[in-house]
Amino acid sequence: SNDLKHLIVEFKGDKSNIGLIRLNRPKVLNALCDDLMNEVNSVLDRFEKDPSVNCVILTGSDKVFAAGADIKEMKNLDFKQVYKGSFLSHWSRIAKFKKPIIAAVNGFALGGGCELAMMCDIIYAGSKAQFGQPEIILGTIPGAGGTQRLTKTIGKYKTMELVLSGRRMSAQDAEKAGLVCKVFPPEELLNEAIKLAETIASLSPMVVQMAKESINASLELSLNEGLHFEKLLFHQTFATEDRKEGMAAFVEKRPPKFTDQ
Ligand code: CO8
Repeated sequence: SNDLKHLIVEFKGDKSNIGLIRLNRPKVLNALCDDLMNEVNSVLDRFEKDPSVNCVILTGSDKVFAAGADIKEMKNLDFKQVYKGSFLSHWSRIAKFKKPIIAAVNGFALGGGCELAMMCDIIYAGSKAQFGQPEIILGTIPGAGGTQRLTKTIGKYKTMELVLSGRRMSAQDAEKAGLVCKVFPPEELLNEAIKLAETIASLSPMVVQMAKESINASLELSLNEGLHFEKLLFHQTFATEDRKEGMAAFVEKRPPKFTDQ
């Protein structure tokens, strides 16, 4: 990965099957410039095709996950440029990633940084993490899910407070609100994320993807449509070798060996 300017990519876990993406623009608190997001997308493309990667972690530094879109890059753009160029439309790549992806957030996750974390499947946070959508202070509004994913996650009223005031929310409050799954001491965060990733990575990659797809569908579908979609996928697990293996292993009291990709 020598071609990456703004990211550090590593493989973690006992089986090296966890892909770790570390946002790395320390001088600007990991501000998410266009190049950085292009790099994230190209690494995700690679990870999606790589059968040795079963789970991904997205993280920043100890001080900051990401302080948002790069304000210096946006400052001089006008409406025509952002509209015709579909400004930042490629950000949503991460939300379409098929494999499980965990955000490990230490420090600030602001604006696009908070939105990026919300495009992941699970958010673990360090106890000093802070979440916020401060776009309003810059005279704009969230543009990558801050008024949508956040509302669906923590509800209208907490979202209104954050988005209309630009105030930040602590890791502890974010956990109470249901945005953050668990809070850890900052120095333990990455290891805890790796442990969770290893558990997920030890299961059937194909069935894990089906579970992820079904949960995500619940955000788009009515309850009846969602239950129908879930049932179809549940039935489809019976077409996999891994479903046979998982149940056989349980009955035979041995660990399963999953092989479907
Ligand atoms: N963009 C560019 N540079 C930044 C950013 C940023 N978002 N955040 C920090 N920096 C730079 C600072 O300019 C500074 O650079 P320099 O040393 O050259 O002056 C350096 O990082 C260090 O920052 P501070 O001195 O401000 O550090 P502090 O520790 O004092 O403060 C904060 C940290 C509170 C995080 C502060 O930097 C801050 O408020 N940053 C801006 C946060 C923000 O407003 N984020 C929202 C950006 S807008 C956005 O994300 C819209 C997303 C739309 C996505 C649409 C997709 C389709």
